[in-house]
Amino acid sequence: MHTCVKSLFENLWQNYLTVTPSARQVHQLLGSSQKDDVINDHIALRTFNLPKVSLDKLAAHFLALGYTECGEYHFEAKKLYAKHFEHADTSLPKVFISELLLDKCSASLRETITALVAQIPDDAVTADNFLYSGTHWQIDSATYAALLAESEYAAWTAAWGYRANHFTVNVNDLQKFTSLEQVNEALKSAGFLLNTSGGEIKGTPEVYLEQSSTLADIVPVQFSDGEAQIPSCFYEFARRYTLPNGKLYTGFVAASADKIFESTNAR
Ligand code: OOG
Ligand code: NI
Repeated sequence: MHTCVKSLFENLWQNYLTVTPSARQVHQLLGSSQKDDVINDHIALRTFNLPKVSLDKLAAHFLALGYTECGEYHFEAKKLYAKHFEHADTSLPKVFISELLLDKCSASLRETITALVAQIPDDAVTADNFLYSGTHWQIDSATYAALLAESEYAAWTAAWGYRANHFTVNVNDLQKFTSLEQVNEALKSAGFLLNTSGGEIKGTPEVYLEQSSTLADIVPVQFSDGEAQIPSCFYEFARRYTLPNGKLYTGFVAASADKIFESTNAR
């Protein structure tokens, strides 16, 4: 387990950059507009509900660093379950972890994923670097295609393994931008493609959270039968609103999250 939360996020960030070349440009575009660095609202991780690598196994890394469980979310159609975690030090990013419910998937998908996860050494899951360790297996392009036909989430997680699938700019703390619309316009002017599923902006002030995201970069991945170009990771932008009790809303919105997942869809 990590002893230092800052080094965990730094390692997650460096690992994310290796497969998300646009992230550095996004950071420059928005980070250069404020006095300090970009502040991240949250990161997200994906996994499967097999005992070895379940949501709770990933969450243990954050609980050990002082995070607590704060909310749960169901995604019926995508066959996903998720929880989010917060730290008492609110300057630290929130963490959103989801898992694919394999018992709701086809037998062939379940068998494929079970065979991949079986290749992870038990002690790798509790090791410091697990959350940015990528894949512990090899897949071929036909396996990727078969997974993709049933579950984009399964295909993505089989191709990229354990890593942050996005970081999220905290728009409230940007100095030069006040609205998410302004951020989106700046991104589009700079040539970034946005996820338009459910509209460019998911959520409203009425649900206390507005979100938008880029489409995942298309980068080379090494399959066992050669290199392919597939979606990797993306960047998200979140603007939070104040609750009637005067506190900023810190949760997620399932209907919006459902669309954010689609940021890793093929273009
Ligand atoms: C997580 C999607 C949900 C949010 O902020 O609502 C999410 C994922 O793509 O793994 O990040
Ligand atoms: Ni997110």
